[in-house]
Amino acid sequence: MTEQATTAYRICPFCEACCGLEIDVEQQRVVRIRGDARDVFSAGFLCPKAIGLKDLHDDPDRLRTPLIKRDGQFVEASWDEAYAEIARRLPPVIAAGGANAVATVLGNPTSHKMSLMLYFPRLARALGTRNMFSASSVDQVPKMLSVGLMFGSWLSVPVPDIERCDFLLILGANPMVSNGSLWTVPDFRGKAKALRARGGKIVVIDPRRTETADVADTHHFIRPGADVFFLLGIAHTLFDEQLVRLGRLADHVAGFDQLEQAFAPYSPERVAARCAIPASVMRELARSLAGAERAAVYGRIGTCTQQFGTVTSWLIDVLNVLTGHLDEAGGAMFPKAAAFAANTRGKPGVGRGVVTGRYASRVSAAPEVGGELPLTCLAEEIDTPGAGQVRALITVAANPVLSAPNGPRLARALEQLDFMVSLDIYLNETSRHADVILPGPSPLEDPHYDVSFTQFSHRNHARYSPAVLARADGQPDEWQSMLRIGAIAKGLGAHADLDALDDAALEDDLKRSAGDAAGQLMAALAPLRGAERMLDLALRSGPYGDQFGRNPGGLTLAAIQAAPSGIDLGPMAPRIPEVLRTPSGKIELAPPMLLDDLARVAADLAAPAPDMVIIGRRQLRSNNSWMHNLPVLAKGAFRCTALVHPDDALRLGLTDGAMAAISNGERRIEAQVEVSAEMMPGVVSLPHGWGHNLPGTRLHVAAERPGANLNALLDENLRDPLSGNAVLSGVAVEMGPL
Ligand SMILES: Nc1nc2c(c(=O)[nH]1)N[C@H]1C(S)=C(S)[C@@H](COP(=O)(O)OP(=O)(O)OC[C@H]3O[C@@H](n4cnc5c(=O)[nH]c(N)nc54)[C@H](O)[C@@H]3O)O[C@H]1N2
Ligand SMILES: Nc1nc2c(c(=O)[nH]1)N[C@H]1C(S)=C(S)[C@@H](COP(=O)(O)OP(=O)(O)OC[C@H]3O[C@@H](n4cnc5c(=O)[nH]c(N)nc54)[C@H](O)[C@@H]3O)O[C@H]1N2
Ligand code: SF4
Ligand SMILES: [Mo]
Repeated sequence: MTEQATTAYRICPFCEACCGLEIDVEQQRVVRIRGDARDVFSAGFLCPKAIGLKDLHDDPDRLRTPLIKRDGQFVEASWDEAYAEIARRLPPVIAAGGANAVATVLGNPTSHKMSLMLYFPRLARALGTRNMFSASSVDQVPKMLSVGLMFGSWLSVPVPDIERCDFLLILGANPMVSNGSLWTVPDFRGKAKALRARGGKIVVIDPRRTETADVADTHHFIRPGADVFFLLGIAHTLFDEQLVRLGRLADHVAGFDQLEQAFAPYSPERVAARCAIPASVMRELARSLAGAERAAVYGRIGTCTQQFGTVTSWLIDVLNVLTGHLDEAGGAMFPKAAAFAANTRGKPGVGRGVVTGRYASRVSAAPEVGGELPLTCLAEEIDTPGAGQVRALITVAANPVLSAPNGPRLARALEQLDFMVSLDIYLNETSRHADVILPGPSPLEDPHYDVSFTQFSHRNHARYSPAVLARADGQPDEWQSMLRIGAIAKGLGAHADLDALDDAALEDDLKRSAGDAAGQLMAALAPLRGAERMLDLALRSGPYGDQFGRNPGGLTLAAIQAAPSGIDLGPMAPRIPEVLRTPSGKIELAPPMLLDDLARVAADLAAPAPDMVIIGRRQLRSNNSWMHNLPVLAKGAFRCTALVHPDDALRLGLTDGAMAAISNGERRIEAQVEVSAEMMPGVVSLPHGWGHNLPGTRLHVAAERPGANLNALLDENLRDPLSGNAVLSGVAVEMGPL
């Protein structure tokens, strides 16, 4: 290192593991990235993606100034010109069609940007539209709904206490590659190894023998979409063999009496054929779960993106409760985040719970869930004429043309809009349809705190990252852009005083939560502004906070700023009943909406297995649709391959390395075949987020090896009716050589 070199600390924004990185900087250039060995949470772990932070920052394709489309061509514009264009074109759409004429799509990287997370709600309130869509409905809404119904808030997801667990049952998740999801757990490999070294066991249920299965004790193939039957088989066994033990939770559950009868029809012997797992395995797993001192069941995206996603998500936590492992050390526990968690606010132990269906989408009448409509309904809301039609769209860090089922229909629909704005850092498959693109700062230019992922962390902690590099002149914060668009939507024009708006919005919030103390709190938070002021407020009023002086030594923004490698807040501790926010103050074991859905499950018990079904997968050197342009991650073997079992390859005439056609009715894609015994026969696995061969994008590296778009094949009309989540897994396809 030369004399000018400095070391900065930054939470990696590339996946939910949120590893702490140590970054050496020389003259405003990153010269080295490694794991921060002193980080209280990730202890030096990092994966190959972290190095991509430098490539992202330096990527010549990454947008640094706004773009405006003029006569079909994007031209660079100043921020003033870009906002002026929005002020010219957005208000007329609202004037003509009302608030619902504007739709929003919130994408995955939002959750890794404090600024976007904290200010999107401000933009949403200013717009007042019901047409709010996000990546959540192609991802985790089923889990949000099941835990909302059971525990009373949308994000009260129990996570395995892996460092003290002895038996871990994993379904539909591949944390060795994804590094965990709705479970922030850096270095899953190391923790899994330690679990087994102390005599514990890991069992993986997946239609593919995954990288996670490779580090587990046992793996079982499951027919895609059939997890509900497998879990019912285990739940049935717990009653049948008198293995149920509620322990301490017995005083805190409602609906228990309804379960035995509800599960009665699903003996392992009866569901075995449907899920393709032997009855003896289900019975043995029930005994192991019940018998283990400390155990947890964990399921992730494979269990959500299926037609019974909500019921499946519910059954996972029902098993945790029935075996006495919920809220116990070494079981599935509730994190207690230092800031922003709904389950730490308000009166402990009771709340309003969650409701769905307060309104419905216009075309398909899909119910609202958590204030959002299914992303799979967006295209029809744009391309179906009539009162209430969507005429303008604002995307925030989202690429639904690649990430949502039937992207080609969505792309055509986007062309019919009167106006579209993308807050995005690339000109890509979605933002190419925009009239104005507003690029946020690179993560290295942005301060950060994990608003969401601290709520799913296997150990409680608080960490803050200041900006590592200086910004270009005039580059606004993304929270400022969102406030600006909100002001324009409210008719305040392109030059509203953002500081005044920010003050007024916060003071409004404070009056509602703290009444007369609002003025004093505003004074205590000055001179902070924007996202950092909201963070200071949340930390100070949070469960470990200084309570504005009432708890001296408690957390503040300044306190976490003074600890570059973070502050450890200890392992998860039991939180029932305090964590609950249900109206009954109990864990609702049998929400009527879920029990009723078992009728749909029963009707599906005899569904025959299609000849071939498709599922997705994730890859270590990639993240959804947008990291294929980073040279350090894009190099190496081509990864967008269709994995098939050797028997299927033989039967269908497919050759390793050759191209295959995969079709679903009229829809058809071409993908490179990879023959692999890790696949379950009858199942093909293709990653999503590829298909970078569309015209009008600026992704030079990604375009060299575009890959096939799985979502061009999938049906936008297949949803879990309770949550509205897309069915992405287990869809029947035909496959043959090209
Ligand atoms: N078939 C199938 N489809 C899937 C899935 C699947 O398993 N199978 N998985 C689904 C899941 S879980 C998810 S989360 C979604 C993800 O889908 P999306 O939410 O669409 O997320 P990405 O594909 O990651 O695209 C992110 C966009 O954000 C932009 N971006 C990146 N960083 C920033 C930033 O700092 N600021 C701004 N303003 N923009 C930024 C990128 O350029 C890109 O346009 O895909 C879903 N789609
Ligand atoms: N490297 C990398 N990390 C990522 C991402 C990425 O793209 N790349 N994406 C991030 C995002 S947005 C998310 S949401 C998380 C997701 O995190 P995970 O849920 O761990 O995601 P996957 O690796 O896709 O694992 C899903 C598994 O479900 C299996 N599966 C498919 N269908 C079924 C089924 O019907 N039943 C069962 N039991 N299994 C099934 C698949 O074979 C796959 O192994 O990962 C995050 N982390
Ligand atoms: S595991 Fe995730 S958070 Fe950790 S370094 Fe890799 S991409 Fe970043
Ligand atoms: Mo996701």
